[in-house]
Amino acid sequence: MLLYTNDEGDLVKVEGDPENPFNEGRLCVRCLDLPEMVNNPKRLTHPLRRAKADRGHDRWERIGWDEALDLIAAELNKVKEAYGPESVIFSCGTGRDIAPYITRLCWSFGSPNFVNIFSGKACYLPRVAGCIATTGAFWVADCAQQFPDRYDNPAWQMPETMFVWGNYPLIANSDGFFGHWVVDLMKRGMKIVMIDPKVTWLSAKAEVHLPVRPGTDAALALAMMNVIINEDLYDHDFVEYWCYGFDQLAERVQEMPPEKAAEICGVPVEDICAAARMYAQAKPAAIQWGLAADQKTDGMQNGQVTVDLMAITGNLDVPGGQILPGAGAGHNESGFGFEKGVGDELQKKMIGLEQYPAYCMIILNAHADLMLHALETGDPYPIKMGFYAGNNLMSCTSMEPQRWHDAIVKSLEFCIGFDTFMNPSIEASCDIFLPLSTVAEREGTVFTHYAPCTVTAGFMHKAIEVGETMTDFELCYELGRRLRPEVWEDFASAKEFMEALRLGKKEGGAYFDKVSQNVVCQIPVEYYKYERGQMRQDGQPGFATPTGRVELWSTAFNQFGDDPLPYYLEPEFGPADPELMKEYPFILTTGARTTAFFHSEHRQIAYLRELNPDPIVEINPQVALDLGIADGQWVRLRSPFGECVEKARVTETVDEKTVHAQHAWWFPEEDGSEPNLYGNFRSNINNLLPNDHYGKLGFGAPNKCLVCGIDPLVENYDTDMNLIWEKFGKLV
Ligand SMILES: Nc1nc2c(c(=O)[nH]1)N[C@H]1C(S)=C(S)[C@@H](COP(=O)(O)OP(=O)(O)OC[C@H]3O[C@@H](n4cnc5c(=O)[nH]c(N)nc54)[C@H](O)[C@@H]3O)O[C@H]1N2
Ligand SMILES: Nc1nc2c(c(=O)[nH]1)N[C@H]1C(S)=C(S)[C@@H](COP(=O)(O)OP(=O)(O)OC[C@H]3O[C@@H](n4cnc5c(=O)[nH]c(N)nc54)[C@H](O)[C@@H]3O)O[C@H]1N2
Ligand SMILES: [Mo]
Repeated sequence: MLLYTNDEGDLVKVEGDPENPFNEGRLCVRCLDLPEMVNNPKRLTHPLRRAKADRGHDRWERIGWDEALDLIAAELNKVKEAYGPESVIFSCGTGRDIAPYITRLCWSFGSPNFVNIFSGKACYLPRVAGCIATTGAFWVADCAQQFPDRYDNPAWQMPETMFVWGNYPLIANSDGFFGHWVVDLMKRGMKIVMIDPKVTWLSAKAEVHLPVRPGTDAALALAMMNVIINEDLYDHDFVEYWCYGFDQLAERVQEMPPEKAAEICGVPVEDICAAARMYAQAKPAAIQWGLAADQKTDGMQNGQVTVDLMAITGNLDVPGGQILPGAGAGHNESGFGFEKGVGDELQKKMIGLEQYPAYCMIILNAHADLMLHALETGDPYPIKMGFYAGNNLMSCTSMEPQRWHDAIVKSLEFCIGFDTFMNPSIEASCDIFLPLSTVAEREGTVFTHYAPCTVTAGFMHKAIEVGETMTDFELCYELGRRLRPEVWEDFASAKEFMEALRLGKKEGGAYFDKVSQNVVCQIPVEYYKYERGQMRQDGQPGFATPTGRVELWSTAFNQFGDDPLPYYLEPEFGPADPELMKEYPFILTTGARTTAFFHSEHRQIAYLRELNPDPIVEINPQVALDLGIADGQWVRLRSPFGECVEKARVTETVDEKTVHAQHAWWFPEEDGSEPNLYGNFRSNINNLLPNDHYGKLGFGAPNKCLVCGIDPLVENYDTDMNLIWEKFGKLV
């Protein structure tokens, strides 16, 4: 991004950087509108504190940074002495820049309880767990993103066919995959198959569109493998030399003939077969997949079955298939972390480690759902203090958010929030607010949270100064040193800490200064690394699994006590329970991304809010007719777990059985005091979603496959929210 300032030093304009090989100057509206966020009157740019009795009320007082950090250090040490470091939880949400630093702060303090407060960690990790167990790695579609000369690089080949699966790349640009690459390749002749319940701009241009019932993707994938294996369309050489357990997989997929999947998924059997053939016969073919894979109880199996599909068709580590860098590529974690700070004894105390060792050890995270129980009951031990950075949990990541709210407010004696704006979670439960620098006010690196997959680092350069804010790495360094200086003595400065963690060097910031002169830094990816011993730490040919092969029969899952072969789990809440469907007749999928917002962010940015002023639920015209709902009318959505109100958008892009609801809504313009809390619990779709419905190894949650009922609220669909509030009272 190119940032422009005026003579007074204010940020006034943002443009895409045409020299960036990733986006070639194309930016989303949220980037372009950055000045409105940076200069927003609601932004908080000084540390604040208030008494515990004032939680839930805007009774904050400005304090200085030193005072704030000393106070936090004193509170942390007090709690540590009385209850042990494990009684303090640190959380962040999605993998923003904060993630590597706050985990180090947590571990260096001695707490094993870094936790993503998100049931079943149903973002990305279920997929990753399925992939790691099978191949020792996570695979992304090859759009030449690793080459500075991109599509012109002679080593690269274009995928003939791409599956776009449970992901909408043009809006989400998720996990370092820039969505417009799909369009770039379509212009060059690539065909796409779209697997998405909704009709979209991309699905309208797809060769095949499979509008599956939400939550049934694993059945579809098994059926496609059934077709590919039974029609002998698989890659015999790759299967013979590099796969383990093919015969067992071939037997397993017989349980899911395409006719059966057609019934489960609600799509024509011919389309399933056509898509399977297109994928297997294309040389090469790629899969660009997303969040819908994770947000179901069998999310991990969904990851496993998808990587199996890539493997048996010979699309792993080939040009135009799926790529990843070699072992040890990407940034270096510098060894500063878990072992040194937490150690063996405290590690055993990680919440959930005993019950879900795979979950806890793969991601070094306490188990979210079990953390809720610990907060509610004090079992296995009391949780006394919290630190949220980059997580608005009560609006966004917690399911049954009122339960989390109550548990946190009751249990935590002291709590800290670190953010750019006030939000409902901080307002409800924190005693200290720390102000965060935006991208315009800081130096730093830009990695996606799984950096090695894209092997690209970008750099931030400070453009402006606003208030007294700190960056993520500065705060974690400053606080970490106050708490346990001996653990931090390896780093002479905050910048060196960032440099060591992100770039794998320690030159007092000099290495960062040097490389950050580049627009981006790319590590070229080679193909066929498994043939040359570049995938395993021991340098042997093969994949980083116990057998050295792609484990279609997973020794890891077997060891952890799950089925070694992929399977489909019918959603617990859905057509399998006809009684339930009488009361909640629609399939609910939530959270499909919007251009205007990043999760719960940006609701206070006027231009962005204007693009999407209200929480929207999309329903089919027939449903609207049957229930007497007009386009733009407020409706009540309900499930067995709770309810909320959203505004109906009547559209043919969704079918008659499925309802698509936006997530992460709160209203910064409303009263922030308890119990209203910026309207946090009124239009919060997570009221309808449960905790504790994850898969056997602890991963996955039914965020995109629940059931709901819909009731029209008021006849006058122009009614404002306050009227509904008055008329219907508090809903939760
Ligand atoms: N603008 C914006 N971008 C974002 C984010 C944001 O909040 N705003 N969030 C970021 C984060 S953390 C993430 S994880 C990614 C997620 O980004 P994506 O992976 O794209 O996930 P979603 O947008 O939730 O859903 C993608 C598509 O899945 C479809 N879908 C819903 N249910 C199902 C199902 O059961 N099966 C299938 N096959 N499809 C289904 C939806 O209709 C939607 O079109 O986006 C990232 N990018
Ligand atoms: N129903 C439903 N719920 C969902 C989803 C869904 O699809 N459906 N998606 C889920 C997914 S995939 C995810 S990843 C989670 C995301 O959940 P979160 O990551 O919690 O998302 P936000 O609420 O946008 O962000 C939290 C806060 O981080 C602050 N922030 C932004 N950048 C930074 C930074 O660099 N440093 C720090 N310290 N703070 C920052 C923002 O101002 C914001 O207040 O939501 C989940 N919730
Ligand atoms: Mo996410």
